[in-house]
Amino acid sequence: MDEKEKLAYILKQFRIDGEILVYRWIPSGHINTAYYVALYNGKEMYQFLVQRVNTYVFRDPVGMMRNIELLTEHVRKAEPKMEKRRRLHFRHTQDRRNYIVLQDGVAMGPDEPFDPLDERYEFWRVYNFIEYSKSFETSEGNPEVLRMSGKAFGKFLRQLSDFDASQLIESIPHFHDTAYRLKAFFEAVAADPCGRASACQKEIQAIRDNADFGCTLCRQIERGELPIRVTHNDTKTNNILFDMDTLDPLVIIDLDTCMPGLACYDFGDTIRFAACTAEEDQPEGMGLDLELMKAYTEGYLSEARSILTENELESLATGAAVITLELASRFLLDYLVGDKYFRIDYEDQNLKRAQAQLKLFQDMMLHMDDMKQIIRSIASKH
Ligand code: ADP
Ligand code: GN1
Ligand code: MG
Repeated sequence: MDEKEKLAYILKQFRIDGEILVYRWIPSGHINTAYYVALYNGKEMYQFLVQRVNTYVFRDPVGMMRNIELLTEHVRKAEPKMEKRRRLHFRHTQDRRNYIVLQDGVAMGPDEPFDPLDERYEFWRVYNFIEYSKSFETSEGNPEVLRMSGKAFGKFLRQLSDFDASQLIESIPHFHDTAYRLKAFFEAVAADPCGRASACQKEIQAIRDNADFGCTLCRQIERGELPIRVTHNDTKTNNILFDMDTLDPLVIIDLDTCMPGLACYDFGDTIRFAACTAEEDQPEGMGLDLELMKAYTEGYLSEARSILTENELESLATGAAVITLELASRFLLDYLVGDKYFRIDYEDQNLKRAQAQLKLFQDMMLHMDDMKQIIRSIASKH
């Protein structure tokens, strides 16, 4: 079976027939594998997003798909008249599953057990392709991209503020538990399974020097100072689809990591990814862009200010620095263990990513007071 036949076979399991006219791999995202597929059924053309879930990363993909079903249903009920282009609609199989599992290329029946770490099994899902949309791999220096992203993620947080978080599983345990992440990082440094630690002593030391600060939010959680909410946990601008012309944010995608978490990690992750001066793997020229950060804060607080507590407001800037440090440790850990988690396009990309995040982290620490001042000033207007 070639790739095209395989995609047709997968679509068929979701009761979608037709001749595949066009398909292409979408090279965005570090985790899953996504394809755009257009089919013709003799009458009309249909377009879908066909995606293989990375089960090395998501060890309970069935539980994760249940999370996504609950969340998309909640958002649909909140805005029942929302046009199709502004929502994710996952296709179902005959027996009402929003996923299939292939074993050696053949679809398995419902409830058959499978091992997420065994290469013979593949976990697939299919949903509506949002036409005439684009997502941003960088802000392109455009404050509107940040403002619109802030609005989208701020609204998302508000919409899910009345969702019962206890219904959700943790799709990745300890996902933004920075203390746990740092501990895992230092264990990888000690084990050094690929003999790479000597190549990144400076970076390891930088993480060691800032590990105590990295645990700030964990300590606040322990003291009960920050509410646990349903958060997205991966708020990059490439996880929003915008209208290609107007930049209107149509829909938030990549709901795989939606689970209980802190608002400030979500706020901070967009700042990390897009309110900066270089790409995620470019240490040269990397720094914080306060104008872009301000635009994001304006959009975000216009939607989320009303639900945020004073402690949460105060934590937003810290969240940006902590998540940047956390991700530096995750990228460097992956480099140390031989690039098992994040997809890489070239050797040492995870090292470059870690270096870029550390540079950004240091710049955020230098501008911590500026970020806090910007947040306070915007919050006072709402
Ligand atoms: P990953 O977990 O690998 O980041 P995503 O779900 O974010 O996977 O999808 C990867 C990319 O595919 C997105 O950044 C976006 O560009 C594109 N994409 C995802 N879903 C859709 C969709 N429904 N319509 C159009 N493009 C999409
Ligand atoms: C991954 O899947 P993607 O590319 O949207 C990762 C995030 C990181 C991000 C860094 C499930 O996100 O946690 O912040 O890369 N997702 C997962 O770009 O680990
Ligand atoms: Mg993504």
